[in-house]
Amino acid sequence: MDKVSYEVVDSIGVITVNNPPVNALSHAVRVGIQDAIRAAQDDASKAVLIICEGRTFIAGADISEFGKPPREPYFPDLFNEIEASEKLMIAAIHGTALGGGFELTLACHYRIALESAKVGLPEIKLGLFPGAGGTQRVPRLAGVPAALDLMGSGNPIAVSQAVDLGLVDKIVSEDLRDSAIAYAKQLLADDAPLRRASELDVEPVEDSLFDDYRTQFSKRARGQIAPLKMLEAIQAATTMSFADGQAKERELFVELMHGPQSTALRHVFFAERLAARISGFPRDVVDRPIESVGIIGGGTMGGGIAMSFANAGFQVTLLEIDEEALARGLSIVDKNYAGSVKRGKLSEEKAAACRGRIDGVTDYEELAGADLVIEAVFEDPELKKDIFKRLDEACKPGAILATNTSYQDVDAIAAATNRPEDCLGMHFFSPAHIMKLLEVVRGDKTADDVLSTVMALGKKIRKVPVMSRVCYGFIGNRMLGPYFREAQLCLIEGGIPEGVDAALYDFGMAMGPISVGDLAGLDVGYKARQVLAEDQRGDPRAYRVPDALVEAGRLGQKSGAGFYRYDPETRRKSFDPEVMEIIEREADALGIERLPIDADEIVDRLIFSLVNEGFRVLEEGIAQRPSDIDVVYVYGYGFPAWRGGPMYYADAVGLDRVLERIKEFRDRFGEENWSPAPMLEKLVATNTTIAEWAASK
Ligand code: 3H9
Repeated sequence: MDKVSYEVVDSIGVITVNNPPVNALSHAVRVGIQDAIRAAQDDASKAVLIICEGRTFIAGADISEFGKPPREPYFPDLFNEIEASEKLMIAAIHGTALGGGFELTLACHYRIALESAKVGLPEIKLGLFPGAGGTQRVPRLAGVPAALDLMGSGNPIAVSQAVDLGLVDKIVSEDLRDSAIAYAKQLLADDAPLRRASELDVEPVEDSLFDDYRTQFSKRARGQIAPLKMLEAIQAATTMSFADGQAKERELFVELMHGPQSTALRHVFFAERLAARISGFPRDVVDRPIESVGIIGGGTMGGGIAMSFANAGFQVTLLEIDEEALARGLSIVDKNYAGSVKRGKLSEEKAAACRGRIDGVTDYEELAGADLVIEAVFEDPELKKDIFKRLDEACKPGAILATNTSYQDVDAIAAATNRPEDCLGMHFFSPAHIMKLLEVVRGDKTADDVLSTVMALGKKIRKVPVMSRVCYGFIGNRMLGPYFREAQLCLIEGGIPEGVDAALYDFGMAMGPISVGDLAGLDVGYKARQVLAEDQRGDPRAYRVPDALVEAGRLGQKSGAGFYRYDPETRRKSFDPEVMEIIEREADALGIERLPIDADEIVDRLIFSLVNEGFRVLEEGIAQRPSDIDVVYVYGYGFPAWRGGPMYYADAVGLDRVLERIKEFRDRFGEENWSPAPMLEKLVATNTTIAEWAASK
């Protein structure tokens, strides 16, 4: 079937776009729309409707065409042609009209939408801004502040809000096609004018408004250039003619599209979707139905997991060892919901409905009917095995049993049951009701339908699921080991906490590694090391300082002091000279001569140690593909999305340069921490990028 069809229904020309799955405005669709508009100018139609088949109105330009040579008709020209039509042009919106799709509707003279529809300009999330007239038409229709908000956040809005802003004209509750045809006829009967947004004036604003937004964007989207370019394009709408403003928009848009940040963000967009797929998986797997979920453990993690499921409409049973622990767990859930309401994330009604789906119990028998049970107790492998034994006895046949362990051997935990095929890992990240990443850990014996069910379930609870095989720490935490090691080594060899943190923060990480340690609690690693013999604890230079801090009662944020001191009221951190004394004392004891380390070296040591481990994770088949590692780091560890994730970043730097630096560090710091991963050496020897290697598989 053609991607665009055209017919005249009752004197209304109807252009229908049918380009599944999301009706992206590919070249073929643009050609089809242009042909139809041209045909409509000379036929019996009196007005023209643009509507879409399938689940949504046009969700934007076809992102996979970006970076390739542009092909006519170009977006702005096509949309200007729509606007210039001498016949009324009407867009009929359902699903999500996004990006270029929404811009197309703004070039139409009128817009009608289903009440369930949403509209938005999400380009900023791809390191772009609306490049098809959006930066010029939205300020004219809705004003400059609304344009800056809509394009600056990238979040879609409900059509009711779009009506208030003057971006949509009419809302209907059903039968969009018939309603839109009736609306077109009504407009004709009313002799409605050809409303061309480009002919409107922009309501003037103070220049200081742009300064305020510039400051806001620089903070909120640290390191990103697209918001500032978007602001420049919108500002052009206030000082230039529509045509000149559009030319400015085009120039800035093309610059961004070919730039490294947008290329990286587009990589992340497709990587996220690819991560949900299991390579070589049989197509005929039927997922198990999941309606009710049991959670063992009402701590911060268990409570957050319970909320994730309840928010997505699942019935949740939270189990704790006794009534007291249960009450404590449920009160944390209550507090979190209250927080969501306070921050405007959930309405009071919605929060109450979600909370109403969570029940608390203390008896395993109560989990007999659960379709899925997730164990979320603390990291004690024996306790986890014990819980799995009890679940094996209590749960119905076919129930999926998952462990939320961050490190432990999922196969060993599954072996505690008589049904290892029903077991796997579901590794959530804290706070679990907010963080997007879900590592789905496939055990040796995990059944295909169990894995498939949980990957799909991850999406249902609005997480980004990525599959990992079993190893200590799975993809994310395993790679974090060398990263934290280097952070500690940089510190004891000459750095200060602020310096190490600032280097990584300025690189774009959400938080510096030293602050992350304080947030997680320094006692966690300390306790884990205490049970090991001294020669099993690794390089003392990498743990002596945090151990000394714990021994001095400094456990991190929770005790008001760790590597930093924390204000008890505001939690604001500050430098603490006592920590420098501890660092210097430990360095002396280990015979280290402290010398300054520059930020570039700190970044290279931390990020390349991460990348080097990433190659090993790939070689061992722990991650399916390099882009999965990128998704794990962007969604779970605060790696800047505009750098595309660690493996993408390594390609961007150049693998030969990465290898050269790793070898330099090996020569300076020794083989033990810095032996290059064989896969990295092989790719450099064959002059192959990671992207080429992944594409060849
Ligand atoms: C733009 O418009 C620029 C203009 O201003 C100017 C131009 C000059 N292109 O997310 P899903 C694929 S920039 C190509 O799983 P959902 C996606 O890869 C664009 N492909 O579904 C996936 O493929 P696969 C501005 C696209 O229901 C499949 O569709 N627009 C595009 O969870 C299903 O996707 C955006 O940024 C695309 N534009 O969510 C919107 N969109 O099955 C981006 C999707 O092979 N898209 N695909 O893995 C979205 O936000 C979501 O896809 C949407 C549906 C909400 C629409």
